[in-house]
Amino acid sequence: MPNPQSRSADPAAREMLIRAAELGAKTVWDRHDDLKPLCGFGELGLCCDVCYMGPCRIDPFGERAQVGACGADAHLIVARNLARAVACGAAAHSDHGREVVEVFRGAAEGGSASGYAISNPEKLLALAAEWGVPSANRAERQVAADLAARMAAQFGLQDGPLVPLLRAPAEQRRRWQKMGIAPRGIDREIVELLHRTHHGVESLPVALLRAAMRAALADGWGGSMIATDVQDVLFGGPMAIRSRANLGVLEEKQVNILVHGHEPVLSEMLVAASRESDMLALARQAGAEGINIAGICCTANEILMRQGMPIAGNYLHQELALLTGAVDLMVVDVQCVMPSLPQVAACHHTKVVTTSSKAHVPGAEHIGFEAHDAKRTAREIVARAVEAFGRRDPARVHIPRHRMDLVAGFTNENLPHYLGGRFRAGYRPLIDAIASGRIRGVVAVVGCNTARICQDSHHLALVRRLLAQDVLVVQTGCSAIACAKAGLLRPEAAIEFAGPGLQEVCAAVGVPPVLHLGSCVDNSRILLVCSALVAEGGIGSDLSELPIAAAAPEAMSEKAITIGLYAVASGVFTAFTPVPRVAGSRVVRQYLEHDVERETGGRFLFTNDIEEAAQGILAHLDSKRKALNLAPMMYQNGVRSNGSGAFRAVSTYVPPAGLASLGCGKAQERSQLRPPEE
Ligand code: NFS
Repeated sequence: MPNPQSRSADPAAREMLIRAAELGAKTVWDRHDDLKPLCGFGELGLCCDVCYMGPCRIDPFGERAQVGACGADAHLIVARNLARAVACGAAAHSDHGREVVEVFRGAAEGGSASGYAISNPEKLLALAAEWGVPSANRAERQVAADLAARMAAQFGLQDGPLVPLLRAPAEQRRRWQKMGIAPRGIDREIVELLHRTHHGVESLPVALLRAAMRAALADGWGGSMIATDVQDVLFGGPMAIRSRANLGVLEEKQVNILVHGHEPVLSEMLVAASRESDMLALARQAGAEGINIAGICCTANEILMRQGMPIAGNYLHQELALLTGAVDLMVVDVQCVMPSLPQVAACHHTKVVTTSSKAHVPGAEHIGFEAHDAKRTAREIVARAVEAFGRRDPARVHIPRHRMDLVAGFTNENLPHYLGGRFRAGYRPLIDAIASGRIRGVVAVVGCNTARICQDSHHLALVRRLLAQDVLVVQTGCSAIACAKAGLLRPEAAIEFAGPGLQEVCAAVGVPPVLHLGSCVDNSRILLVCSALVAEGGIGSDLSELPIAAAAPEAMSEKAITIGLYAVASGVFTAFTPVPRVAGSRVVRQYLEHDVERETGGRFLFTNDIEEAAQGILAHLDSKRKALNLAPMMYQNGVRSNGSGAFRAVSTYVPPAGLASLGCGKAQERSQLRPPEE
């Protein structure tokens, strides 16, 4: 069998890959190997299939066809393919946003009959004020209904401005206006982008890339941001919370339900149903000690952030989890769900259930999940899982022992409290730490796993490298899960991995050096943290002036390129690995990796080499620090740069205030950690 070490950096995954071979099960890695060599034209972005004269393939060596049948050259074909991916990524995130807005509207209009309630009235009122919805002397439900209607209207808006866009720094918005890429409406930008990629419409590659940025912005500052806000209103604003990650969170003696996908509308309701006494009694009758819900992918991040539910794994763990034989039921909604799951599940008794009217999988049972009937459906799914538990064969169960403690649940709203305490809440302590040279900068490391790269290896290599250079890392998505599994989301990781300056800051305020900010739609929270840094003042007047950067070290999904593009459009230097399908066009690369910087302030670094990505990011942070005339870094290679002696690791380091005793708690102990009092 292929060497598991080359497939994953995660010991649990390696163990399960051996188990997969024993079971004779094919996984994503095997199927990926079966496809090799991958199509070189496709990899370069040089295959065009937008009309039925083709597919046309441009010869990268210049010996054969240099244009498609219609006359489109390599640059147009590459740009068009990229633009289509961006449209799809923006559509996925934004449709998620629309879905939760509809549930929000149902909760407002139908009250508890909808099965959902407003659990965060403070955020509801804050949003109402921002969106111009009157709230004085009005019932909460009326306010919520008006707000939901205004949010829903953003999708079909024709002439903008998108309300959340106004949260961006003024200078950034000025750049977008000047470039003509301020989104006019969420759906409009996605539809227009698709229109322009139709055969014989937009033939200027750079114009297409700008249109793609416009759609991407409509995602980041529109659909995704609305999704995050509404989820916070419906399910509660996250607080720092402890939990555990990796396949070892599966419980041998409990009914194990895995939730996989993206929209917390489903997963939150399942968590609630699994805690009901009659459901627990049902599980006990079946011989189980309880019901254990764990997550895969972004829905895992959602229920982790708000409920402390454990994470079973990231994207490449979805099949491996099923191979344990300990999962009784996996329930999925939308996005990043492999169609192979029912075949893999067939190795054991495991049931796969689809729930979204938009996403059916052959071989899975479909139990339609309607918001107005959510509780009943969630209970039905839990009951099916209990039933399946009765068919589990304990002799075939193989749960890797690996699981890791973590702290998650940071947001743009609660970070000021963790950083500055109740009486000094704000971003000033972080800005001071950056300005004084304790922290080099802030880098968002986000995105997926891909079978092209040894699972988690790039995430871990990059994050560890950045931490050692005193970079504060913020994370979302499968990247956050990769780091969680490796222990980087524990406060103690500051001692183990952070440079001395960052370690001092983490010790002072008691946060891990890697902050988990949620799912991929929650990248919007990262945009808002950056905007808040600008608003606080002192380190730049728009995002492009800040010592910040982003990276997607193991990008797989179209959503990832959309996120990368809205980061670049928002002024952020973004390292993207592996190189997306742009290598076939020098014009596209030149624009996205260089020229765009003059327009938005941000740019891409496309590379397959994670060390090159790390060096590019560090050089970028240093150039921004220099431009802002910030103090030199306080420590160089562990030595205080003023010559006052070598830094000694604080071995007695005790994370203060609430984050202090983040040892491995019992699964039931999901106490939320409050921000420090002072
Ligand atoms: Ni993001 Fe989440 Fe993971 Fe990639 Fe898929 S789960 S929305 S796309 S694979 S990070």
